[in-house]
Amino acid sequence: MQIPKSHPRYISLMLREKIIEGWHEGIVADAGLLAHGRGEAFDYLIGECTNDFAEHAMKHAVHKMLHAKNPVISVNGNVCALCASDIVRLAEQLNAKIEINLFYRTEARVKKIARKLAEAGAKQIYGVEPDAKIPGIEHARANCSRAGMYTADVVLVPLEDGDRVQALKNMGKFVIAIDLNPLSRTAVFADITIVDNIVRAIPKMIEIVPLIKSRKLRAGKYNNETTLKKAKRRIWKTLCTVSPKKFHVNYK
Ligand code: PTJ
Repeated sequence: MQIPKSHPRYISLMLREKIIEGWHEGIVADAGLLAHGRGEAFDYLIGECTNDFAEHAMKHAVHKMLHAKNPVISVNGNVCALCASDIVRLAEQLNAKIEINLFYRTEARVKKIARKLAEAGAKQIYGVEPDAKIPGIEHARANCSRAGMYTADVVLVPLEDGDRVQALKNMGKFVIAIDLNPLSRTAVFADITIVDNIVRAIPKMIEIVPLIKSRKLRAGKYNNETTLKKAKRRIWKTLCTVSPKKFHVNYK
């Protein structure tokens, strides 16, 4: 569908189109459409912008990944549909591996996601033919690559659905989540939670990498409980804002 740029919710509607397109291509799971809707609702509540607490978390996440021995970025259907190229760029800059890990795993979806990532420039993609299992998970997300997620020390898990974060933590890994919902189990159990939309978070992290590398930016101290408190306060502020004019800060 043609959406005019002048539409007040152009960016949000274009993201929906990307997800729908990804669904038609067989990249996004049926439930991925619903997951996107939940994300949209929380994005609305955090002001549809990158807040200070998210940027602070991103600096720490980038710092941690740059100093990791075997950092891995986990990719599911929604992540691939929304930002395949940016994921590939970030992985290159961080020297991180890209691994496909799906909740609604089918071989057909894995192939389509791998093709899209390869078209976006990914040279090596892990998780296509899993050779290990994450202990403690009874569904398809347990399938992983020994050289990738299984032996990773730091794992970035965007748009996660909960229990894998706990399982990865039980394996002794440092887990970084990108999740618009600060109340989710993922957000609570991760070591660092970036409460932001992935379409803003990944490009911002790409910008941060050279600043951390050149030490123009230092990471300092980090407390994830504080990040989540600030995100919840931001949501509260939105709910208490009376004037609708103040609401859509990003949409002119
Ligand atoms: O591709 P698959 O088979 O691995 O399935 C992926 C989905 C996303 C369907 C699966 O992991 C799932 O059901 O996830 P949940 O439980 O709906 O959790 C997704 C989380 O991501 C929710 O907390 C959403 O608020 C959040 N979310 C949705 N869209 C975005 C987001 N967070 C950041 N950026 C988004 N664009």
